[in-house]
Parts: sequence; structure tokens; C-alpha cells
Amino acid sequence: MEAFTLYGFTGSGNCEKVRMVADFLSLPYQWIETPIFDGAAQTEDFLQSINPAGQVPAIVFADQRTLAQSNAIMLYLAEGSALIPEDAYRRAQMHAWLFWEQYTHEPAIAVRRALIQYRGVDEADIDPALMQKGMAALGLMERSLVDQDWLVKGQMSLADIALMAYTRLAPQGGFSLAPFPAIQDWLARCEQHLTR
Ligand SMILES: N[C@@H](CCC(=O)N[C@@H](CS)C(=O)NCC(=O)O)C(=O)O
Repeated sequence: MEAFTLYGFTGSGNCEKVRMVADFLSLPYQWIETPIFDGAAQTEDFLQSINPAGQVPAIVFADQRTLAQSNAIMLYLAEGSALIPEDAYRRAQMHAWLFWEQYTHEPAIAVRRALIQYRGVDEADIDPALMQKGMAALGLMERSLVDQDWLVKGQMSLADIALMAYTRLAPQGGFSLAPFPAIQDWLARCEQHLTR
């Protein structure tokens, strides 16, 4: 693969997922730090030539084609690698985790963290449903990891990278990981394999 440009914001789990995959696979890329809270993803140029959704992560390939959405980017970069199970059923299990991450895990855990970390919102003013949903999501992961090393049994996959990104940041969102020993062991395992 020719070198590509990755627009990202350090501290964003969605962006770190992509960076972790690129580094794990030793892909050549240039990281462009994109200060989203200063409007860097809302400029006319960014919207027109990088991502009309005005978000990061976003990639511009050598031939100027672009791609957004962290999980779509990860899938593209990791095509044909050991991070995607060859077996169709196990690959579908990986996809199930990726969809769940975006629909259930991220909207509770990453959103609560962003409110506290970046918006300076007082925890008392945050909808309690976010804490309940986040803890339920962590509970589901804990039960899945009690008797297996990886979210898709047998191998580290994109499912682990996608879920690891915001799970390890969950304490910044007020979520204690103390009740989840299997998650803690899994995070340590992920960190042993990944360079970020
Ligand atoms: N579903 C998208 C979410 C992307 C997203 O929410 N990006 C945030 C940073 S984590 C962003 O760019 N926020 C700026 C904005 O929405 O204005 C993905 O997985 O890539």
C-alpha cells in the first residue's frame, strides 16, 4: 500500500483505533493532527476534499480517494491480514462486535467521557442513562471475556482493537473498571500486542 494521510485527533478513541491498526500492520502513513474543537474538520476545504461529515478519522489515499468511519477504515486497512478472521462465521462475529461498538458501547462510554473531558460538564448534570448503558455494555464484554482471551475466540481481531480504544479510556468517563477483572486482563493482553 502506498503511503496515505490520516487525519486524526489524539485522544479520540475512534482515531486511535485506526492508528493502532496502521502501526500494527506497519503501514506507511502520515498523521495530520486535526484540532476538532477548533473547527479544523469544519473548514470548506476539509468538508470538500476530506470528509463531508466534518469528522475524524478520515483518510486520503495517494490517489486522492478518501475514506471515513473508523471501523470502515480499519476493515479496509486490515484486508487480508491476521486481524480479520478467515472463517466466515468468525468474521461475522467480528462484524457483530464492530456494529455493537458503534451503536451501543461508543454512544455511552465515549460520549460520557467527551462530556467530562472536553466539554467540562459536571457529572451531576449528565443523563444517568449514559452511566447505566455504559456499565451494561462493560458487563456484556466482561461476560464474553471470562472464558476466552479475545472477543472473537482464538485470535486478536479488529473487534478487540475497536472495543479496546474507548474501554481503556472509560475511567475518564467516570466508569470504574474494578468490577470487570476479565476486561482488565484483556486490556493488558491487547496492550502487549499493540504498540499504542
Ligand atoms: N462513527 C464515526 C464517528 C466519528 C466521530 O465522532 N469523530 C469525532 C472525533 S471522535 C469528531 O470528529 N468530532 C467532531 C465533530 O463531530 O464535529 C467513526 O467511527 O469514525
